[in-house]
Amino acid sequence: MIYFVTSNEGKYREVLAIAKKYGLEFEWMKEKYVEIQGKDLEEIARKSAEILSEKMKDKKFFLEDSGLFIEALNGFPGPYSSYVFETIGNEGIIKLMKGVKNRKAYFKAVIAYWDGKEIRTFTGIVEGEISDEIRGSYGFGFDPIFLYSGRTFAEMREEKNEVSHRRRALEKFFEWLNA
Ligand code: ITT
Repeated sequence: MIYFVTSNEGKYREVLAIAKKYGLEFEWMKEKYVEIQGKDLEEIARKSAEILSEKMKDKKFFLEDSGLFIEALNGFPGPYSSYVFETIGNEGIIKLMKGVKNRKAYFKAVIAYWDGKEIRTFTGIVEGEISDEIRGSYGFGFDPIFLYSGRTFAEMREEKNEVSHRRRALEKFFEWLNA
């Protein structure tokens, strides 16, 4: 039994759908774990898993730290994505990006897995652009403003799971687990 620890239901749904394709199942542990401050998602994910492992002991689990990095804003909101989404949200990002020509952005996901003894991390990235308006209502978080090949993740619905940062990080993790 491996636990997936997240307070974000959108993340959990996606992990469940992707895991199914690999014939894997995980137990959802809906919890907001202690997250350290930092500039680097790998470091945040690893340190958070380290802290949580003290409580989990020999129980296996993974968590995932993700973020949206906008090139024209020097990588903002990056590690602060959760806070920025809760405060200014998608409308706020669209406002910040008004009139900005360079729309390039990427999503990054870092999975940290505790096997009862040590922590391993797996990373996935997907490149895209920030749309100039909200498009679609499927998914969660920044999905309605993240353009991938002309459609937002929210418009792509389940197809997002074929190409997302989460899919790419999970792919590495599941291949390693199944090896
Ligand atoms: P947990 O830490 O409990 O897992 P969280 O929502 O706080 O949940 P993060 O700290 O990793 O998760 O913050 C990531 C933020 O980035 C989150 O608020 C989302 O809004 C956004 N995000 C991450 N992945 C996303 C995706 O696939 N689509 C849209 N937004 C995403």
